[in-house]
Parts: sequence; C-alpha cells; structure tokens
Amino acid sequence: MFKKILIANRGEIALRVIRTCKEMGIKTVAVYSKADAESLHVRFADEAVCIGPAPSSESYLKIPNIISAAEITNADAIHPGYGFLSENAKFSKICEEHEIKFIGASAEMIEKMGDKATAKATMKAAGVPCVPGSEGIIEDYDECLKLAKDMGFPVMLKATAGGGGKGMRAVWKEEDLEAAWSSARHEAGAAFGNDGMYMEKLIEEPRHIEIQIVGDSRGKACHLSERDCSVQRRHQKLTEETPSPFMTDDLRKKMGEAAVKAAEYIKYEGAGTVEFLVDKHRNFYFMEMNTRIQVEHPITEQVIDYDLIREQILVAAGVPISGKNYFPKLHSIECRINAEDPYNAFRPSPGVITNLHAPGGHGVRIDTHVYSGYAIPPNYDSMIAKLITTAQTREEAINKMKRALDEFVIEGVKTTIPFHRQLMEDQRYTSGNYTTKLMEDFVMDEKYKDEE
Ligand code: MV4
Repeated sequence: MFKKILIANRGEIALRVIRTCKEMGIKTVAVYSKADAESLHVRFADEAVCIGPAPSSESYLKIPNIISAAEITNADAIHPGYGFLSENAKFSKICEEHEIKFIGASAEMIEKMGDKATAKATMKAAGVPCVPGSEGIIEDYDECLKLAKDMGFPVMLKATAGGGGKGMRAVWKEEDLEAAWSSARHEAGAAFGNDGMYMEKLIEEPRHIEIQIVGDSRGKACHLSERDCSVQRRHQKLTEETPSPFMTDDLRKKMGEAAVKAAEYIKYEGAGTVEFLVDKHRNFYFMEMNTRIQVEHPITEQVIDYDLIREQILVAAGVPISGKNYFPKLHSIECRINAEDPYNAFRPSPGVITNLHAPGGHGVRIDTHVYSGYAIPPNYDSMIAKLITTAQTREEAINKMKRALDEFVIEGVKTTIPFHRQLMEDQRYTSGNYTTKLMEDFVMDEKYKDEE
C-alpha cells in the first residue's frame, strides 16, 4: 500500500481525499497556491507545499511544480481529484515516468476517451449503444450535408475535442446547417486547437444519466448504479440524485451491464463514469466516459455504503475488486452550493464568508472546505459546499434537503441556496419528470431570497 499520497487539487475534494487517506493510515501532502494558504486542505494534510501564485495555470496546473513537490516529500502516489490535471494524459504519463502512481487513468486511456469520436467508435465496437450518426470525423461540408440529409433533421454537430457544450450545435433544418457547421468548427478550433467534427441524430429532451463503474488491474469491472444529472444550467450541474426518478429495474440492469461492458472492453482501471443520454422511450446511448472521480460521487457512496476514494486507492495499489455490482438501498440528493447569485444569472460572488452555520442531523452530509471567516478566492470555480441528504425515499430526501437548506446560513457572499430551495418545491422536480431542458425556462422567485 502507498505510504504517502500527494493531493494535486484544492477545496472540498482535496479535503475529501485527505480524510480517506487518514482513515487508511496513509500520510498526505497538500499542495496549494498562494491564494489557498489559509485553506483547510493545507491545515489537515500532514505536509503542505506551496506550488505557485493564485492563477491555476501557475500552480494547480503546473506539472513540474507538482512533480517537484512529490519528489521533495517522497510521495509515492498522486491523487488528482477532479478538474485541473485529473484527465491530463501528459501528467499521467509524467507521473508514471517518475515512478509516482497516478491515481487515475493511464495516458493512453485518457487520450482514447478524451477524443469523443474515438471514444464513440471504441464503445460501438464494444457493443455499447451509441446515437446513430457519422462514422468518425466528417471531412468537409459536402459530407456533412449528405450525412444530414440521409439521416434526417434534426441533427447534432459535435466537436471531437468537445466538452461542456463547446463546438456543439443542434440543427433543425437544412438551411441552418452550413452556418452551424462553420461556427461550431471555428469555435472548436479556437477552444481546443482541434476542429474535428462528427454528427449525431439529435435526441430531443434527453435525460443525463450516468453509471459509476470501478475496474481493477485484472480487467474486471463492476457498476455502482446510476446518478441522474439532468438538472444542469449551461452544462454546469446544479443538483444530482440517485436513484434516477426515471429509472426502472430493467433499465438499470441494462445500463449497468452496458457500462461494465464498456469498462471491461477497454480494460479500464480505477473509478470512472459512463455517461448516457436517455430518451423519453428509455432508449439509452453512450455519450462520454469520465476517467476521474466526479463531484457528485458522494450520492453513490450514500446509497450503497461504499467509499469511492478508498476504492480508487485500493485499485491503484493493485487490489482486486469483489466484482459484484451494487444497487441503491436508499435515496440521495446533492445540491451544489456555489458562491453565485442565482438572481443575477448565477454570477460568481467571491468574498469573505462572514458567518457560517452548517446544517446537521440524520441523513445530512456536507462536503466543504469553507468556514466562517474564509475568503473565497476569485481564481477558481465557485462551488463552496456540497449538501447531500439521504433517506429511505425520494420524498423524504427532498423534505430533508428543504430542512437542511433552511438551516444553512452563509453570510457575506451570495449563494445558490435560494435556487435549491425553489427547485425542491418546483413541481417539475418533485414529480421527478424533468429533463435537461428544465433550466431553460427557470425563473427565480423573490420569495426564496435570504432576508438581508
Ligand atoms: C446530445 C444531445 C442531444 N442529442 N447529443 C451536451 C454536452 C455533451 N457532452 C453532450 N451533450 C448533448 N449531446 C445528441 N445526439 C444533448 C446534449 C445536451 C445535454 C446533455 C446532457 C446534459 C445536459 C445537456 C444540455 C444540453 C444538451
């Protein structure tokens, strides 16, 4: 087993990894930027190394600084968390070259799954259902037009290097195709330095349902059921839940089997997520595979009583998995509490938290790095806490969430708490009958505003 793990991340996920390491008797090294000197991950780790100034590009993304920190402290593994270097093939490779175990995917795997057209072709070969569309990259506009006409509108143009909706266009009729093709291609080229495009049939009003998987070094994989992540705004998830209110036992079995097939086909090692689009007829299609631990992993942990970070560490150390699949026994919901103003287009609201009271009680979990007096730096993403409630049923988990949101006091900055209060009472949410379109016409009601 590893003796010392360096955590190449910040915020709540750095703390989350440190907690499991402590429970496993593994020493920890925190790295931090100058903006994070007062952060809890620095305080709770056994050692801490400053790796540069506030901008991520000069600290949390600076590979030589992180490798140096690992070498100075004699860390034998690096946990990258999510974001930053977690899906950076070069970093994974450099760790390997320095004989530091990267607790994540191999460079080869990251490259294969990071290129969406390649990932899709791989999954199709594995026998995982994919959205009908082009065979790989489209050569030119002539081919694009022919494909769209053969397939029939509406279609979706996607950038192979894409993610977060960049370089993606839904096209409903032929006269809009050429403009969409060229603007999506330019957007992708500028954003990723890769303007490769592919095409799919548009899935209307889909749900985003993902399957958590774990694979081991013997090539065996298992799944840990689904998370419904359909509540998103501009490709940012706001809340997630498991089980999905749209799920059936039969669909869970099929999607779980497809995800395991995907993982075993590529001999996936570690924790990963296979994302699917699910249409209104409960057809499901492979969308993307994430080769990292995800923000929303705690809801899975809550309903199947399993520590995913511990499992990542064990698998990275070569311990085989049990091989059995896991099914939810409870219902769990996560609300991402961001320092953003939901009444002002979710604009970031950095600053000092002047007063904080976190909710508690049965079935309430909070993963956070913030405290009263903490200054939220403007340099990083705005998530400051994850509020997770778990109960026997969805209705109870929602009621518990409402209660916990009402107890939560965060003063000094605007937060998304009022949004979540409203969502938990929105009929579209409470009925469970929501899709990725939910946020398109969501209007904040003043009555959920905190009194000032
Ligand atoms: C789609 C789609 C409809 N049809 N593909 C958005 C991000 C990217 N990774 C894939 N996405 C989509 N792909 C086809 N063929 C709709 C989306 C989509 C979406 C997917 C999941 C969650 C939220 C979304 C919001 C808008 C569009």
